[in-house]
Amino acid sequence: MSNRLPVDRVVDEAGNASWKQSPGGLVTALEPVMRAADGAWVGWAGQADLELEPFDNAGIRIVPVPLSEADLEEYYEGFSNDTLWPLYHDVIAQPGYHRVWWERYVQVNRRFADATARVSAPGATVWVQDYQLQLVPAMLRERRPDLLIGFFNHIPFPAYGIFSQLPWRGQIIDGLLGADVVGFQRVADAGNFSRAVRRLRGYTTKTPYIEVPGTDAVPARRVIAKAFPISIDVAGFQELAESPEVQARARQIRADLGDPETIMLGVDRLDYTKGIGHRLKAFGELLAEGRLKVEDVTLVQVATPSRERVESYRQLRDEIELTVGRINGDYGTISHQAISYLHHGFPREEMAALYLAADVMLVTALRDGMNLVAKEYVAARSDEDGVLILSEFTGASDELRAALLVNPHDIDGVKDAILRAIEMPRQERRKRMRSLRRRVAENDVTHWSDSFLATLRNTRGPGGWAGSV
Ligand code: ADQ
Repeated sequence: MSNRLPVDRVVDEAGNASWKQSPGGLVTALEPVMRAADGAWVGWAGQADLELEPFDNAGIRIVPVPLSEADLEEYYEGFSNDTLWPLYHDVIAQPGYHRVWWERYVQVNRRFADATARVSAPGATVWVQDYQLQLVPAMLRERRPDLLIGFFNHIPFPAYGIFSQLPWRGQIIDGLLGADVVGFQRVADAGNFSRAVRRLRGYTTKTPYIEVPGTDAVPARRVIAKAFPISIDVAGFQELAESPEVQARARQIRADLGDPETIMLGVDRLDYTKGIGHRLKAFGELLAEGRLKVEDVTLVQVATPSRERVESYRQLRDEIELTVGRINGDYGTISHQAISYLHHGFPREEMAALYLAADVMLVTALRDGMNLVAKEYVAARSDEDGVLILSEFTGASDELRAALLVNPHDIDGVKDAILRAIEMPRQERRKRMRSLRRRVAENDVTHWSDSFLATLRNTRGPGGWAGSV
């Protein structure tokens, strides 16, 4: 179950609607599991006020949950993206606390729980994805105590001092504790959650267990809260990057940019958590100080359109585009642009070609659950070249220790890392990239989903209902 279904509705010129599977890693990892288990995916189809009957797509039962325009405003753009998102990312932006948003969040979570309760076989395994649906585990358990319930949070879980701002903090904790396994990206996130449980509910915790006491009506339970760092389809991405078409396209990109000595790349959803402004500031200062020359270095910044109906995102776009315009105006020449800025989505092939063309990859997020872009860059580089500059505030930095780790708030530190990356000898680049590639190869997205589901299954002991997964 996820807020958004893994399929997009496409309507052709004649008005005929069909469905196209979205290319995300989550779908790739879960598709074989879902097929083998006769699985259903419950979620929203991506269009407001669309009432659809369940249907089959590529061997998976699709169960659409309708959302109205008001649901989208209050549950999705409001509570999910303007309350929980900034709060869980260490209040980089000010979260809005509005009771009507909260009430709508409860209502929509109930709708998801009802839809899932209806389609789940006796003893089925249900895996709930992400922060939009944190109340679902408890709602589902109440309706269907026979189910085995897992929850995975794709974004960080904040320290208690921050989480405690939330007026509905207790309800969120109770909602999540309805799951048998609550998964997080980092060990620190799981720790923050357990601490919040102790502080708010006083339950006993002993990593990774949380003891939830029983009542007259329901027995005591043991919940597991643990880190399961997500990854990508490593082999698939590597294969794509090794294809002759993608390799040729990478060479073409370099030529089109005027064959500069160094190409730096940033790829992010246009989100205030990604630290795009910090990165631009560092690059702009290096140009201003003459430590970098526009003839030698180009920064390609892909800023993927995101949440454009939320005001803080509109403002961010204006700020970033103003900064890009200033830097290009101040330092560009007729033949050399400092920053090549792209505000649109690309096919996976083009992303792979960009990674191959980039000498230096810049990931400077201020807070990020994992950051899959960092892992994709590494997976693409079978040539064992390229330097990854990685923020220590990403989940990926727990695994990718051989990157040049930076604190993105420390602009001088980021500038030094950029210069170090540009000047790094080939031997050191190869050594670091090899080490990064070993780590990424160890944990691909199938390993992630297998280990989560195995942990979930084991909570029932051998021969339990979940043996059918
Ligand atoms: P995101 O915040 O979206 O994910 P990230 O993990 O980097 O961040 O994933 C972005 C994905 O979108 C990557 O696969 C990337 O290739 C793709 N993408 C980005 N820009 C694109 C473009 N212009 N065209 C095509 N594809 C593009 C959230 C959390 C992360 C966590 C993931 C997964 O915020 O911390 O890693 O979920 O759990």
